[in-house]
Amino acid sequence: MTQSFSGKIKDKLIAAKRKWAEDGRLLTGTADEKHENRLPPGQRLVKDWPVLDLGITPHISPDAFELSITGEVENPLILDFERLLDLPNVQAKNDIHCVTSWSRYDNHWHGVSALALADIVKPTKDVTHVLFTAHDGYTTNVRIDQFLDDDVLIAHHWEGEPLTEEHGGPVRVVIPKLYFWKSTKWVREINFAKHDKPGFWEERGYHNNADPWTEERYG
Ligand SMILES: Nc1nc2c(c(=O)[nH]1)N[C@H]1C(S)=C(S)[C@@H](COP(=O)(O)O)O[C@H]1N2
Ligand SMILES: [Mo]
Repeated sequence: MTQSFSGKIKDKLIAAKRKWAEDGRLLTGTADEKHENRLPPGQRLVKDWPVLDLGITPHISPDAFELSITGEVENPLILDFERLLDLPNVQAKNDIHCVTSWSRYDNHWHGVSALALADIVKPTKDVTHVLFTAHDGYTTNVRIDQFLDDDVLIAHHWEGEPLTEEHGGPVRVVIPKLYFWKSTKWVREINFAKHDKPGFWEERGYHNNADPWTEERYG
């Protein structure tokens, strides 16, 4: 869906965010490596849940949903929604930290843990990174150890309800310890790779690593 990257409004939005990166907006210079504060530096708490994306919401019915697990794995897999729901399911509660400075506490998710998924597909020992692709064309990347953290989820429910379309339903990734741009909505492919590949925002001035406590916003 490359059309999602066209259009004047979206170009303006992307340009504005790029400018933030260039200007180093929101950086406080006070890292909190030990997570002494629940709220990372430069963040403010919100109660609602803002919607942030490239501006086009793909409509994927659960019936049409497919998630491909590809790359350096022993058992590549294509999961439809039913098969995803059949995988071992976990509940999790965690905080969201968006690079645009909002944080939201205590989000309750249901989903498949990244560790359980990795147990099934078995990434080879050569894997260094995980690359995500979404139905709106969005991409992002994390290191394999960031993906294989016990709080990382392939989520399909939020607060007991199916994940809404605007927040990435039917299925999104949730990587709570990183800025939320690393958490792909409408995920289509999870690729286990022997190399890194910067995603959409990483190519536009955002930090490759994205740790909120050390303010890895841009970079
Ligand atoms: N597919 C896709 N996933 C995405 C994005 C996007 O544009 N497309 N935006 C990212 C960004 S920048 C943020 S902050 C979060 C926002 O998620 P939310 O809209 O559920 O709050 O989604 C991330 N995942
Ligand atoms: Mo974001």
